[in-house]
Amino acid sequence: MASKHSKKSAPVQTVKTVASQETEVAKSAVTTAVDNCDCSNESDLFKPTVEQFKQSIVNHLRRTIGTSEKKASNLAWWQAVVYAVNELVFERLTQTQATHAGNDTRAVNYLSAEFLMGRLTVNNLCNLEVYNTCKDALASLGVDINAICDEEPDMALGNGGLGRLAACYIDSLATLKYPSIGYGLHYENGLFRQEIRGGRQVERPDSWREYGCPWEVCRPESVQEIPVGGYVEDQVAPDGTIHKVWHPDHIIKAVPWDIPVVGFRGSSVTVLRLWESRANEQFNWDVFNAGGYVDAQEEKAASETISKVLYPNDSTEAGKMLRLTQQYFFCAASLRDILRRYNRAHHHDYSAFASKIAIQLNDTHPAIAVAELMRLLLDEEGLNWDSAWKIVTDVFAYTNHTLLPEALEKWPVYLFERLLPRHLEIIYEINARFLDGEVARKWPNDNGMRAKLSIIEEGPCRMVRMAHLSVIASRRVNGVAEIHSQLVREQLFPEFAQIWPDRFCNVTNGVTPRRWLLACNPGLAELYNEVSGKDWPLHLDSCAKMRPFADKPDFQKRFMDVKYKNKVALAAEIKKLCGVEVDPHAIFDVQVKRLHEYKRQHLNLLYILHLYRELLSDPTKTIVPQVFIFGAKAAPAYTLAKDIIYAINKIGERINNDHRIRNQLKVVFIPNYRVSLAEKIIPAADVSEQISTAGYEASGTSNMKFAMNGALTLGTMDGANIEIVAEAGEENNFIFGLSVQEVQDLKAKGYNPWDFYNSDADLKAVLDWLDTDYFTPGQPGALSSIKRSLLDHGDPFLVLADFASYRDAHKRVEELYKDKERWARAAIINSASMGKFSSDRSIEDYVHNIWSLKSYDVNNK
Ligand code: 26V
Repeated sequence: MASKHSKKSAPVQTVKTVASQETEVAKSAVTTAVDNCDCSNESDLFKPTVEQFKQSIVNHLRRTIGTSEKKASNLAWWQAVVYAVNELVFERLTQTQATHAGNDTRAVNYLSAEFLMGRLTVNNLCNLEVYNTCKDALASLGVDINAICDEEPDMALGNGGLGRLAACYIDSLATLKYPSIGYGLHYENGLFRQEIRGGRQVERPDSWREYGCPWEVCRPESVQEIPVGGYVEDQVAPDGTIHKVWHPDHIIKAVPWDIPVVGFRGSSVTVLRLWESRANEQFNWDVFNAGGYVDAQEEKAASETISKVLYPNDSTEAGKMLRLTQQYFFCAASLRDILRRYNRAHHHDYSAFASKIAIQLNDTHPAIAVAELMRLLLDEEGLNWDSAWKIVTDVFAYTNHTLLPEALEKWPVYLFERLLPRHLEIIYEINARFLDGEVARKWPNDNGMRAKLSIIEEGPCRMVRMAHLSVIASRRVNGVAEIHSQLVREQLFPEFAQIWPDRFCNVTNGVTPRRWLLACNPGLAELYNEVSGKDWPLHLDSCAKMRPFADKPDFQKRFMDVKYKNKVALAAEIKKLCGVEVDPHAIFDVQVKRLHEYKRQHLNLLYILHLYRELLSDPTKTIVPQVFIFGAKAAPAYTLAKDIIYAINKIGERINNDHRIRNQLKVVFIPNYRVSLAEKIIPAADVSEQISTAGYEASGTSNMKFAMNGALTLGTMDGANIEIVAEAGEENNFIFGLSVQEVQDLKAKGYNPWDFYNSDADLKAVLDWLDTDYFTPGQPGALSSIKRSLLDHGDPFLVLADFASYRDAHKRVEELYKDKERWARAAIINSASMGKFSSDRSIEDYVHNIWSLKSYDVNNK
């Protein structure tokens, strides 16, 4: 748990007024950001002087990259900086690994199909406390650090919340010095790059390492060979026992790429190991020699396809085989790597395995690791079933990240038969023992219960339920916020929770304050340095020391000046990216997240239409100016989600160019939302839209980032919103809408969206507007699909039921914003109350309730 914050408040040394010099804004906002993290003397890490760092950069520019100061492009400068930083990181990495090996430490292996790392340069400079040094070194060479850091492509190796959470957790594991490693896939293409053409989303490939990624290191000495396909032979030994021998028909090479992740103040370095698939030339040599040159080339292409692309969250069936192969591929490679390291110290004595190894399954994507570890222990290491199963169930734990039925993974049995025949046998055996054991004991002769709990779903196409496999094999199953964990226990897996009540627990998500406050919001970081001392990035609870200042007018002014500067910087970015002029004095109301009906971007849009209608109906009407800012990628096959993006853009176009409303309302859709954009958007937000239908957003994590940066939440009682307002006070936020219970009751009673349409004239008018060509001249009906989904298709996420309450909440936002002092007070309290949502607290929860790790000071000798 988060440690309790001190009641004593630290004096604010100087309360100076920040001049609102708009021209200075963008520059100072970025540069002071991390200047403040160079000041500590606590780290025993070697820190270069400006001159030494400059020499290192120049050396790399000349000798590693082969160019000169005169000729170097920004990209070359960036690469040289990364190589200079790596000199510091690698030293620390070696020390970290030596410390862990020397102590034969227990470690967590975090298996995740996604790691949404974003950019690493500023973060690493900041964590090593050499940002200033680097900035000055570059300045002395006539180079602007911001310009070169902007060269770095985002590592977009994730879809959204789940992948970014994994990245925050790696940062915290390194910072808290826990022995750990992240395992994932080295996708050649990350999540698609989004372009907007004619208002519509177009997907383009994201080749993040087209020109190489200087952070990553290939480790050929740790290459693994991964078998796939083929058949299983039963061999009868002389003593009558049956041995299973798998004859795969392919071997794929797994090549590891390591990305070192350095903890705050260089505390320790955790490695993110990402596996790339390559053809196994050796294995294919026979085909080659037999004259099958073309066949060999085809096989090579197929093998290398495996790590080519990250799958978007999508509802289509396409690509199922490849996706299962991806999952198996990275799990099999990771497990071999884990076993190889374990055996270096333990020489195939597995009695200590479970005391040295914890494996966390980040959702069910790596669940096949359960069957693969069983296979390795049974078939390759010669353990018996009971010993192997004991190890497996001691080692694995599983985090559930969603209750959405369509997102719970199931794979057709026939795919397993083709790709992983031996694993399917093992899954059948796990299932039989479970059904005849735990299930039969609790519900004797109950075939209904057997069918319900079985790993295999019967039907015309038999399916393997990966969530059931994960629950059965894991010592802990956790949800990601209190309400979500309760629903996991009571509604998703109630029978499993009856069998194993102690298995189910909660770990509320968190985000790293290093990236999401220190590095992205320098102005606010500086205020925290003054009020809470310089250790707040390690002890976010200490930010509560800012609370007593929430009532002080001069402090309120400083806090809101920081916000204003961030808004000026974002306004410039919006002008650049969208061509739209926005006023930084307006309310910046932001909804940035993946596009999904349950997240209800269309509820937001209906309110915007309501506001626009109000303004048009009374041309003299004056409101608080508001800018509605969206950022969202839709899964490529999710038609309605793409229609909503189109609607936001078309409605925005019309509103932004309507002079009658005198710039009081603006709507912008920022294309290609990603981590590096989030870092610019979140510090500039006044209002954080967290408006999912209660019960559907497992946690949310941007809600935490926004509140940390002083935005007020306009949200439902869903996911972590509930815990956020418990910390920051409902009176400092805008809560609206049905509760989880009310949503369920309404659905049980029979929800009819037409009732709301017919009884609310305003809502009716707004919905009917979508059928006209007002926003799409000459094309009536171009936005009708949204209305149809809400009326003809039953409004599955209760948009209409929550509309009136949402509208009222917005009116409260406007009222409060008029009162500058009260708004500032609420913003400060929100920011100062987010101690609980540091990913350090989440990691400590995992450590104490699930992983049982010890942290190790890294010996720097
Ligand atoms: C997957 C799919 C696949 C099929 C189509 C619909 C759909 C919708 C969502 C998903 C994502 C499921 C996993 C996920 O990303 N969950 C998110 O995890 C975050 C970290 O725990 C959490 O904050 C978000 O609330 C949760 O949605």
